[in-house]
Amino acid sequence: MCNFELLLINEKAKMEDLQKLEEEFQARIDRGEKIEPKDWMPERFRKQLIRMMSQHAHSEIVGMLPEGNWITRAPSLQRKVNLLAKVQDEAGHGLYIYCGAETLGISRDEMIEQLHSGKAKYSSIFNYPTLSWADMGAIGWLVDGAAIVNQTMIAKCAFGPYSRAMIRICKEENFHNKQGYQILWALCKGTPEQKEMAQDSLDRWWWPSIMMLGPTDKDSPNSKDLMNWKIKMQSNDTIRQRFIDRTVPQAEVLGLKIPDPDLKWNEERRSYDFGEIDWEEFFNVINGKGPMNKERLQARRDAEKNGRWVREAANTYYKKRKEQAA
Ligand code: BYC
Repeated sequence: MCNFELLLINEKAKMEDLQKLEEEFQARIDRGEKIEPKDWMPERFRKQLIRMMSQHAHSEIVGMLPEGNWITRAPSLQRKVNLLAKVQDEAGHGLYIYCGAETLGISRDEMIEQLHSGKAKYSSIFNYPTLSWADMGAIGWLVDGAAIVNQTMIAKCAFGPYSRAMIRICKEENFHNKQGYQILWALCKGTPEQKEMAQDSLDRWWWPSIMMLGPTDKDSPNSKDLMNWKIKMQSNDTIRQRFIDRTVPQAEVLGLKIPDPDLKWNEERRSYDFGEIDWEEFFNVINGKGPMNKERLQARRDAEKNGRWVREAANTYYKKRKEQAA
């Protein structure tokens, strides 16, 4: 037998092994087992998870910026403390998810570099400006509200570290959601100007919030694999519909009007019909052309540069302590 034939036989055996491993892997997922970092996994599974988890972690960290903008301007000490705690929670969420992603063989530095170079995305929603105090309410109510509907699904996903991080994060997001709703509640029960501020905020955040749940299913290239592997448990459109159905009655309680003339209860589907989403706006925002994309990325790059001396000092201190202990 010549070398070439031997090579072919080896390659074929490798392919068969790989196919068998993939079948066993899929069977584990279909049985509802969790995949842990040291388990065998297809390369595409690892890559998709790194993409999604790093984007999610970046969203938490970039998501601190629009709210951080209002900490010094919160209308009372209590509101300031609450907002500060929420923003700190988001940093914690970013850290859990970065740690979870690191178990897949990528370092935090690489992920941060991908964010800063524009290679990795972060949630479209954080490319909109926060213009009034009511926006702190709208972010908690709508943005955290949309995130919860999505993330309670991810808490059941097939990758152990992501699923466990989500269980904890969802508890905190629920709290943020109520905090946001309470801010708007206070404004809606206040003066006509305050209620107007709340309505203006809903007008600006409604559409971006329903867009943040991703493109429609037919334009979602990653959904098929992700759903097959039970990383995503529901499609973008299903989650969007659930978010709308649970949020519209909450707006009615506040006495606010959702800025969608086509929004209507559909008795047959027992769900709300809603108007056309401006997908051109969405794709512009995720491709770097949203109202705040440049500012958000610049703020992250500046934080990296300005915080370098702190990281270096902390590392030097850690090394010294280690040497002393030795
Ligand atoms: N923004 O195939 P698709 C929070 C991209 S933070 C930007 O459907 P997939 C909070 C997508 O990446 C919550 N890009 O993608 C924090 C893909 O492009 P690439 C953040 C988006 O992954 C602070 C392309 O469009 N939550 O709660 O199947 C304060 C095609 O999309 C977006 C998460 O990250 C978007 N909105 O589904 C307050 C949850 N949507 O990568 C609150 C985890 C889509 O192929 N992530 N794209 O170049 C997910 O559940 C999914 O990744 C998505 C998208 C539903 C977002």
